[in-house]
Order: sequence, then structure tokens, then C-alpha cells
Amino acid sequence: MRTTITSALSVAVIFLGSLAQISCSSQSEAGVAEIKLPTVQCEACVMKITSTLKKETGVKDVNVDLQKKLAKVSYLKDKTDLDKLESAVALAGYDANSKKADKKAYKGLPGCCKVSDKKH
Ligand SMILES: [Cu+2]
Repeated sequence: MRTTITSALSVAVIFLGSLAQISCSSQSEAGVAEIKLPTVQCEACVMKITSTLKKETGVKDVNVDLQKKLAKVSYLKDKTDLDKLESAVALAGYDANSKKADKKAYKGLPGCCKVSDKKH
């Protein structure tokens, strides 16, 4: 009986120990980037930009607001930075802050996702 209690206790100790390790392992600093998306047009654009950003290393969470034409990205500062995130969006075919959309990628977007004025 005693052995059972002792081994149960040691299992509990090991379990708690691993929990403590998990909570201490992510020490990297998190930041939130705001990316203006002046050319975002519809839900399909939102989905595309969201999945593009989520694929980036160090990105934890992405929230694209279609009305505000703004993406909010939570990311780990030692893994990526605003410049890389903007480039990823630009490569997907959308303007990101002051970065212009990659022309080829923009041409490949569905018609509904293209800006209706002829500036592009
Ligand atoms: Cu669209």
C-alpha cells in the first residue's frame, strides 16, 4: 500500500515538473504588428492574407479586419519582424503599409479581389 502511494506521489511530482517546464519554455517576447491593407476587397482576400501570414515563422495569431482594411498580427519578436510580415503580404498580391503588392501575384488574384480603379 505504501509503495502505491509513493509511486503515485512521484508521478504527480514528475507531472508538475513537466508543467513548470512548459510554462517556462516560451520566453520569447511577443509583439503585435499592424499592417494597413488598402487594397483588400472581400472575404476571399481576408482568407488569403490570413493564411499567408499564419504560414510565416513566428506568427502566433492573425486578425484581418475587412472594414478597417487592417491586419493585426501577434508574433514572436525573435522569429520575425514587421518588414518580413509586410513582404509576405506583398508577395501574396496585396499592398502592405508602404510596400506595394507583387505585380505577378496581384495579376493572379481573382477578379473580385482586384482594385476596381485602373491604378494597378
Ligand atoms: Cu478578394
